[in-house]
Amino acid sequence: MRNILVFALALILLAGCAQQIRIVYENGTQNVILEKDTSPPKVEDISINNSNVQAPNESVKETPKTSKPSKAGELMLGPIQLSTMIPEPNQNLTVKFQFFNKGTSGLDDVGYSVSISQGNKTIASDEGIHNSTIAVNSSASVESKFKIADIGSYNLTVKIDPENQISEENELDNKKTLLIAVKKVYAPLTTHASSSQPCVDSDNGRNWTYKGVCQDLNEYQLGVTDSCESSSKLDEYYCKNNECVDETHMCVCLEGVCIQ
Ligand SMILES: [Ca+2]
Ligand SMILES: [Ca+2]
Ligand SMILES: [Ca+2]
Repeated sequence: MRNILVFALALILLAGCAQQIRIVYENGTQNVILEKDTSPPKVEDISINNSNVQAPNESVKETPKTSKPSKAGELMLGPIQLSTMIPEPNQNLTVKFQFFNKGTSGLDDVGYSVSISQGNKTIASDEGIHNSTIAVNSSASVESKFKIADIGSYNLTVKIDPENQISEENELDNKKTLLIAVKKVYAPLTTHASSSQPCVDSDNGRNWTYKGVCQDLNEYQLGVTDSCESSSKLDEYYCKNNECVDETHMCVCLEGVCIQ
């Protein structure tokens, strides 16, 4: 009987059966019971299982990496210069700005964006990357050009590192927004002062919303244009007793007109 058992066991092993067995003697008899092996998986099985589980985990980990800042630095947006803050419809509007590297190492491939919006609607935008390296304590200059077709007021926003590729201690000094107004403001002279009409005013009097030109046959034979004495004071010219005279008007003054 023992020889038969040994032979049977050898057959099973040779067949390559993955299932492990153990032999149990019941009541001292030669009964054979085949049981599944309930012992823990072998070490190599665990490693295979781990590799299978890790694959999706790794792909999940990689996703947030792309949105994390890839380098550290400190950028600051400088002043924004506009060719005009009151462009007329379809007039060229040039936006120039500088940004500074206030960090401790040079920075390259710094992104920027300029957008013109009205409420939540973006009317025009320009995005780019400054390719050359910006050394420590140095600045870079960027220029964008726009044309806005429709009359109205708009927000012009400039952002540095808009995708947040650079981790900074101060992320709040990377953005500025200016209010610009698109409207016809300049009223050129269509007739000139003459003996029959010794004083002419292109915006027809004390008109604070248009930049007019006044011309007479005395002091202002070449004409004089409305202008801002300060950001809160308009110098408006008009005809009085056949001569150009001026008065000041308190308002938010930009380029010879009151915008508010
Ligand atoms: Ca910053
Ligand atoms: Ca006038
Ligand atoms: Ca005026």
